[in-house]
Amino acid sequence: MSGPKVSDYLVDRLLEIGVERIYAVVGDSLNPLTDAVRRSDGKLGWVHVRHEEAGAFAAGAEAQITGTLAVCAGSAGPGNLHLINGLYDAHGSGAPVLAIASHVSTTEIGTEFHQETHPERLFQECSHWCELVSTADQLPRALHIAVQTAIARSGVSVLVLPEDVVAATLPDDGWRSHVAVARPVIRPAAAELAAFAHLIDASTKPVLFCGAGAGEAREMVLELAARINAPIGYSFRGKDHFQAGNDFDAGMSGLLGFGAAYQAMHETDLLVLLGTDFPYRDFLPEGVKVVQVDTRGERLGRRVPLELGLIGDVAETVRALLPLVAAKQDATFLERQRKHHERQVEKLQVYVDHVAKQHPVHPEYVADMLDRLAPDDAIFTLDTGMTTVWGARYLHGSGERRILGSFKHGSMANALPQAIGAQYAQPDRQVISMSGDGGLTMLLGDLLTLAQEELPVKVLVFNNGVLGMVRLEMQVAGLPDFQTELKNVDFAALARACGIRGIRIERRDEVEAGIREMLATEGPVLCDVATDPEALSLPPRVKLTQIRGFAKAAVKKSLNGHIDEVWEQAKSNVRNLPRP
Ligand SMILES: Cc1ncc(C[n+]2csc(CCOP(=O)(O)OP(=O)(O)O)c2C)c(N)n1
Repeated sequence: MSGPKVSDYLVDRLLEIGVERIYAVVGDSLNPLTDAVRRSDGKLGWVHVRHEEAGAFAAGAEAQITGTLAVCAGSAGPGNLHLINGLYDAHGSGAPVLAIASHVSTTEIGTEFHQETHPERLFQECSHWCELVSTADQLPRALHIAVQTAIARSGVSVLVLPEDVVAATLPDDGWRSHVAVARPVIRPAAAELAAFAHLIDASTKPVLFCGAGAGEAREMVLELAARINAPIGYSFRGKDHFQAGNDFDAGMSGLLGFGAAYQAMHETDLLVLLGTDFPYRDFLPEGVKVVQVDTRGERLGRRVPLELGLIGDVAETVRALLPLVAAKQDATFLERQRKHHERQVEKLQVYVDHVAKQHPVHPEYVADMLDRLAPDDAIFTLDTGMTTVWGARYLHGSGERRILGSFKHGSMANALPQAIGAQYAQPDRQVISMSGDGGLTMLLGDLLTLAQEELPVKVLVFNNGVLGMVRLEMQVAGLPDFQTELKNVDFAALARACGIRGIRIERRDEVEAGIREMLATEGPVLCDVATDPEALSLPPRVKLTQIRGFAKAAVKKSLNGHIDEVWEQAKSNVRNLPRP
């Protein structure tokens, strides 16, 4: 008895598991799989991207939005090699992604054959599981393990499929195991919870700092903050969950941070890290007691020495902790941080109101306008570069909004392809790619994907004509600016040539109408805004400091320099700047 073709089995199993599409570029060894997808009569989709890296970014974004497995694929050699940067990003973001890497036939492996690489070696570092499937009857279990590992460990699995294997037939119907997707409930032991409660009870000014891993625990965390009068700071990936409707909001920490988070974390006597692997040690305090809670034990204590580390879900841990901690009466510390936070946020707004009147158009003004006009359930994708700064500071979480970026891997060109994946995941929500001009042009081909796949993504390009973030780094390090200029085209005209609506904004009085038009456009649209390359440039003097990571600290200072200046000039006559 013989079973189905490997390619048909693959399609069938992916559908059973709930996969809806594969992001890929067709080609040679991948063709049997592509044909099986074609024969599925639209049940399994094939998203024809222009660059496999875009496919991997898109799959990573889809997985981050849905929380379930997404799939990308690349043909032998260069085809799957192109996936690598997007896979690093997905893996770093904890996105469950299966990458199917086609390979030369088993008979040719090791002969330096045309297009031969060794994907099972190449993708080791950006995956939890990465194996070569050498025979057809190995495939069913290998696929199961790949999928189960990607889901269970929240990251990438790579299935390396030689051309002859994918074209072969299975000896029988194949392995069909249930794939477990449910999240286990992990709660620390009673003694650890008691120790945690004891530390909180002994603290007079505790601070909670939350990452994406605390998102689902939001209500529990707010309850804890209320019980112990603790300000809540967050990482960029925690902002989505903790900025809106949070009376304990202390803002975001890190290079791009704002508000009181940094100050609160440095004035506290007990820092509680919840579901965050925040890596920037320059922004973490020294000599303070720290407790960390994470489901992944390997993360505990690797950034800052811990008084106590607990392996557990944030929600379950906090739920079990709450009855053990005494309510705090004194809210002096919380109130001080709240006031500081309010003033810092007001400063950002004063700054925007100041630059809104200036020419060339300031990117902060554009980001602020987008924040005001975009829907409450919008999904934003932010390119690595200054765009991340504008997004961090001027986009507001609403509870429903999502902000994706390449926050861990830090790759350029992520925003457009992530928007593609996010739009597939959520066809009815508005997906807005905030693209740098360097970022957009790095994977420019996939602008055509919006037209070809009829995806209503809104692309807002911050066209400052430079690789702005790097130019800032050079300035801060005292290096002459070199090779950061971009000789750009009119991206709106380029979009129109691609069959996409193009809007061009050159003056500040065009910003609101242009963004409104972009958001009201039904199909794909690109809005090209000529922005000031000098935005938030260096303050007059950057003082040398002795602190660790001088360049980073100086970049942060430069990001804030003009804001502080404007605030000093304006604070006497600005108060009460209500948000619409
Ligand atoms: C793939 C990749 N290449 C290079 C870098 C280094 N890098 C970080 S930000 C940046 C400049 C981004 O420029 P642009 O997209 O124009 O945005 P801007 O900072 O001007 O807003 C560069 C080159 C990177 N992070 N990723």
